[in-house]
Amino acid sequence: MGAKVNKSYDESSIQVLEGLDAVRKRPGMYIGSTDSRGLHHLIWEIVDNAIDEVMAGFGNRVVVTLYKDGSVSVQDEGRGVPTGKHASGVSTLDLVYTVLHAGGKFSDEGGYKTSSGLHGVGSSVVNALSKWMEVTVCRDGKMVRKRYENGGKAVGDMVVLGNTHKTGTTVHFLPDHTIFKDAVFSFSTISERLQESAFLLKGCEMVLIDQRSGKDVSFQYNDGILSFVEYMNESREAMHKPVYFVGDSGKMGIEVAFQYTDNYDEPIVSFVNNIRTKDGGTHETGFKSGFTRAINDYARSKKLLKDKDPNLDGKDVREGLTAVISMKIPESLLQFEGQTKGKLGTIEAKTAVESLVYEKLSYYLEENKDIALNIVGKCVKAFQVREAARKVREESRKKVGNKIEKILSGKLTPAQAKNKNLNELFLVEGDSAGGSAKQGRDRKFQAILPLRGKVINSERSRFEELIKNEEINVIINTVGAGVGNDFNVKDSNYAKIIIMTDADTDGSHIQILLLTFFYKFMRPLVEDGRVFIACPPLYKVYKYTSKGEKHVYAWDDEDLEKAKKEIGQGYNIQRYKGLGEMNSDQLWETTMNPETRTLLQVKVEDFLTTDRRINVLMGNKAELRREWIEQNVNFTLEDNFKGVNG
Ligand code: 2B7
Repeated sequence: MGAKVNKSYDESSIQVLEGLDAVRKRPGMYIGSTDSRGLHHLIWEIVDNAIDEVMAGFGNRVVVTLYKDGSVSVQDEGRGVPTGKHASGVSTLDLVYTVLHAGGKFSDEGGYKTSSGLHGVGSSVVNALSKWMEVTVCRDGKMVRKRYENGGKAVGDMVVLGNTHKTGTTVHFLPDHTIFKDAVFSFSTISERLQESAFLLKGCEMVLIDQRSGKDVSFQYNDGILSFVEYMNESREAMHKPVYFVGDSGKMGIEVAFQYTDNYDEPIVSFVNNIRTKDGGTHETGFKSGFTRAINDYARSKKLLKDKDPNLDGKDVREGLTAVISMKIPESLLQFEGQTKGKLGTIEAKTAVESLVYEKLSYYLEENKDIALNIVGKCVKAFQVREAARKVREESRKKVGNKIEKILSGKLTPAQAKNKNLNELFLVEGDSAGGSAKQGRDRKFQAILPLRGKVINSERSRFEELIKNEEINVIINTVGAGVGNDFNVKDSNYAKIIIMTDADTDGSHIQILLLTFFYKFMRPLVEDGRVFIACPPLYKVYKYTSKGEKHVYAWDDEDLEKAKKEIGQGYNIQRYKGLGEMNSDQLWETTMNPETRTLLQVKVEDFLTTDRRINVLMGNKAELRREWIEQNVNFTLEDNFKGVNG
């Protein structure tokens, strides 16, 4: 099939090669980057095609397999990519896998196009960035295969492998490691993403098989986003069974699930056509206003709010509310906003979600009196606490201001220059290390804030209690950019905030407490990449010679072996148990000097994963925490954190 070469085929195939070459020249333009994130992007592109097929109603299972040679395959049980010739004379397979942006031409009218991924590119981009790719299609009783090599060049013709009664597509490819360097597929990253898709595609089975390690997982949720909410709340204490509403308005499909817990946060996640809208948008706004209105109307009708009371604020209503919103919106109505297109702009979505939520929630509250009273009671309490806190704050603003200034002047050693774009703030565990840091620093741009007591756990405290805590208060005032909803990263007095603790369990604990605080109440600081963890060395290997002391530092056991060789016969090893054992010169040289230090930049790869990790670690369910720590021993340096110099 397709062996006959005519002029137009020839021409288009030349064009094809030029097209894919552009991808190889500038991979970043198509997949964002060529690091681990970019590598995973290849899988998302292919998986999204499989998901489209499931959403179109064909097949109910997607299997991702990771092979020992670094290749990956994705298999669906849909209709199979058409294998005949396209109107243009080129085979459809070649069009899908070797022509840039061919995707759009094939998407069925009427369906929900998932403009997936960072840049919405397709299978051909993956092919362009692969050493080889094999597409196997089962369709019309036949199993056929076509192979491409070296960035999407067809190797021979499509081959018929045999007869089959099955249907579906399998795409197997090896990412080109001259492009992706040493990046490797991460089981947890892929597994988390597949799990999320499984929640959204009610009933669809998502399987991940890792032949490198022998691990495999399978996700299937017949209750869809209801199970999603349950999963998000696994480490929280729920107040009632999760609630699920479904409905549609004209062309749009709406699903909502929620559950109140005894927490004080409000994790709300939303999706449109199974793509996360990480910056929310009109559907979230509609959800919030419908929810607030229903609760207020109920509270008034049951006299839980008196006539003279003002309405409950949305903030009070959502304290402790976990929710998932999933919408299906046809392409013709889709509008995204914001720099990363993570915000839904479709106006109709707001009214649609708002009226669905208002109607169904009002009904639910009437039908479930006990739960309704509990929920409204919680909202009223949140309102009262907030009001009380506001009054206290207002009355004592001046007093507190003075007090903080006093505390600050006693604790913070400021930098001499006032350069917000350069200055660094070191949060240092303990007074003695704080002393060494103060002496060792570059006083022009480095400020030192020693932390004395235990830092309060932000996950288990109400915001109002948290900001009364002295350590937290001093941090908020030192950073000088506000806190919570009032936080503005542009006002930050520091370009880098560096957590410097001992490399032991207590140190890790302080790191986590501080990171939890930054993540929950100064998130833009983290998202902006301004939060770091200092890495003090674990050993010093040294020897005295006629020229004085010769020494090398080591950060792990591998370093240690190298250091021993470098110092040679007669070496001594000092093992540092804490920062306090280093003098100020050593601390500067190893941990604070931008020329020589290593910092871990704290990154939030994914809100949901991080939220879950924090909840499991910091919440009040001890078994979950133990289980998790057992599985992830090195928890301070999880996938979320990456090493950088600078
Ligand atoms: C826009 C392009 C990529 N395509 C089809 C049909 C089914 C189909 C695909 C696919 C990933 C890994 C296994 C449509 C759509 C091309 O046109 S792609 N299934 N699965 C997939 O890529 N999985 C299709 C209409 C009628 N028959 C088949």
